[in-house]
Amino acid sequence: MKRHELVLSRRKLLGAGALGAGGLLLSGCDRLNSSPGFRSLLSNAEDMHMGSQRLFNRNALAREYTEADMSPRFRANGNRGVTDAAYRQAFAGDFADWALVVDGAVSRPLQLPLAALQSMPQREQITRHDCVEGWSAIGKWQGPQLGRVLEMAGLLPSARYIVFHCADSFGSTPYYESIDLVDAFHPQTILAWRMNGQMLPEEHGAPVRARIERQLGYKHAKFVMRIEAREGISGLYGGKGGYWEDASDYAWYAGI
Ligand SMILES: Nc1nc2c(c(=O)[nH]1)N[C@H]1C(S)=C(S)[C@@H](COP(=O)(O)O)O[C@H]1N2
Ligand SMILES: [Mo]
Repeated sequence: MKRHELVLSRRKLLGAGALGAGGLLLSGCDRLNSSPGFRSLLSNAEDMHMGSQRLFNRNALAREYTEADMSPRFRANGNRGVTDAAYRQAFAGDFADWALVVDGAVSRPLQLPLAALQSMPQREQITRHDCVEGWSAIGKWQGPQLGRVLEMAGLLPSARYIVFHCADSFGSTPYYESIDLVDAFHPQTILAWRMNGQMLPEEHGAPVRARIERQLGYKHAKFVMRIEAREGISGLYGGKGGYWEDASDYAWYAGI
């Protein structure tokens, strides 16, 4: 069993008899199979949605577009800039002395300068960004795959979530987001430092922002300063795995 499947299989453990119409039975999970009499039932809408995407579309790619499809204007949303002093100093120096921290449940914590991210194998993709507020835009993104960065850091077996810690905040509450390892190692999940053929502008998350192409806009953390591998997200900030998840009723799994 791949370790990220544990996240799913532990969510709901109910007797098999409780499986109703539309109930989704997880199979092929060693941990689950070794718990006789139990089956994992994904009962609420978010779990159902995530469960079906995980079971049937695990590696499905988000649609990619052509240059002709690119939006003439790509709206910037949420925080369009950062006031934090350390960020402003790094920004003033074109992020030459800045480094992305990769730590937590890893065997080799990293500090990756922007140049290191730029010299890794790159992925470029033209995708549609869907904001929960009801707008979409098609843009071109480039950067290394998050999976390659995590391989360099060496995830420990306990790691199940990847958290993006951002430089901006709403009031005194920092923006952050988290994803599971399926999305972290998805080929289209990249740390974008380039947008529409130019250096990522501040309003879109300079120096680097996450692209999580199969999920809604609020998952795509901008101004990423630190990537932390964690066993759980319940002990972090409000416990729901992201700024909007904590502050509002936004779902942690925001699959499109
Ligand atoms: N750090 C940070 N990341 C963020 C936000 C934010 O306010 N701060 N807003 C989110 C939301 S709701 C959306 S729709 C997108 C907007 O990305 P854009 O500004 O590039 O359009 O960023 C997401 N990531
Ligand atoms: Mo959004």
